[in-house]
Amino acid sequence: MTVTAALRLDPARLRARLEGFGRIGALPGGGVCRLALTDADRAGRDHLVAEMQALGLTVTIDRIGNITGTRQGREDGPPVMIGSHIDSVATGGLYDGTLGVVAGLEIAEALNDADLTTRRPLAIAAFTNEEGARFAPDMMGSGVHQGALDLGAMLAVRGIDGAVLGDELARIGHSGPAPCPGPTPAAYLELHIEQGPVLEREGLDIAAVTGVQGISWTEMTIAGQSNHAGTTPMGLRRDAGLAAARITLAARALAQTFGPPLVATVGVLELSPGLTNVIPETARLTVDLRHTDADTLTRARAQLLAEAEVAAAEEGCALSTRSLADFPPVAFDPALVARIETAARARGLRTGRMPSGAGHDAQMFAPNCPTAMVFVPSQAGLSHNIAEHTEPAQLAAGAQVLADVALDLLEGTP
Ligand code: HGY
Ligand code: MN
Ligand code: MN
Repeated sequence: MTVTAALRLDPARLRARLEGFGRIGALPGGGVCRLALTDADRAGRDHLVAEMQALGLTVTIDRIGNITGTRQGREDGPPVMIGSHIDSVATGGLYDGTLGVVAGLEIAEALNDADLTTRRPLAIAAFTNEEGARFAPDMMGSGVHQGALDLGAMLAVRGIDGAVLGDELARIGHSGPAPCPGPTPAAYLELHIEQGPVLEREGLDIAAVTGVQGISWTEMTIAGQSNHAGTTPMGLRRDAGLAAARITLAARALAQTFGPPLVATVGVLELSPGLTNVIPETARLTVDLRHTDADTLTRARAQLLAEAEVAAAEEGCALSTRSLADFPPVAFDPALVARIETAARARGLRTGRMPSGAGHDAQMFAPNCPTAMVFVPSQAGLSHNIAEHTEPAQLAAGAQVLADVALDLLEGTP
């Protein structure tokens, strides 16, 4: 039988799968910690492979550990891909990334239930290290899959805990044989929570996402001089901690000067030796800058680096910097964005359009094939927080819109 009518999903099954992943790497107070390539991530990966196999999908794992489950179509050729990630930050929620992968599994199972064979194959993908929390940069697996990042360079990345990515991939048994870059799909779709306050504030159920803003991560290392906190006059100090604090304030001031949508975050700030009575000898900090316009992002980063040089010099410290991530803004396929909007409205859902503040695997596919995303609301705009929450009905609505658009593409409706 070929696909004729809309696909009926099972919201209870979707929720059960999400809860199943939520038990892997579960944190005592709620949420999950499945940092890329840790044992918790391995457990999530093994669970996903088993789920895919139970659905009759053909599972492949590539050289950077991306997992793809493929459901054959009536014809061969490039699949429609539904993807996201199952790794998390250290204080992750139940839905960031996992929702997109689980929604793909639900669509595959609904097709099985209906005994429907689509014209094109359906591929469901979970990309390695989307978060970039342990190993920078983020969107690593999808970046290697689509040729935006070099496999060898990424396998050699050393994480915040000193581990080498390629060694960890082998250790957990997820260094696969499939070549990288991987094949570009006919189209790429991703369902994700918004991770921000817009949908909830606007009273919307769905966003057809128009693109992803540019992302710049810089690591700054400041070398001063450790000295006695009691005996060293303020004018003789080379205080790496003070230089780091000045740079942190400069990042905030930069965002205020440039105004929205520029955002600036110092997420890592480590002082050494980190003792009460010792003036910090070294400081390591990271600055995450984002903007929807590439030139503005470049100007903001240049201005921050210049101000960091001045701050370090005035504190008698040496500054070294390293780029950890540098991704330009991307725009999604306008026709696909419109199809998401139409599909959501046809379901009676309050629908809008917005760019994504967060990075996503979809941004690696956007230059190479028709790509778009579906957002569902995040309660209180919270994410990268164990209290991350989206109502079950909203999760189900997002999955249904994803299914409706995917079905059109799977049948190759022009
Ligand atoms: O950094 C991001 O925006 C994503 O969570 N990796
Ligand atoms: Mn995510
Ligand atoms: Mn995330």
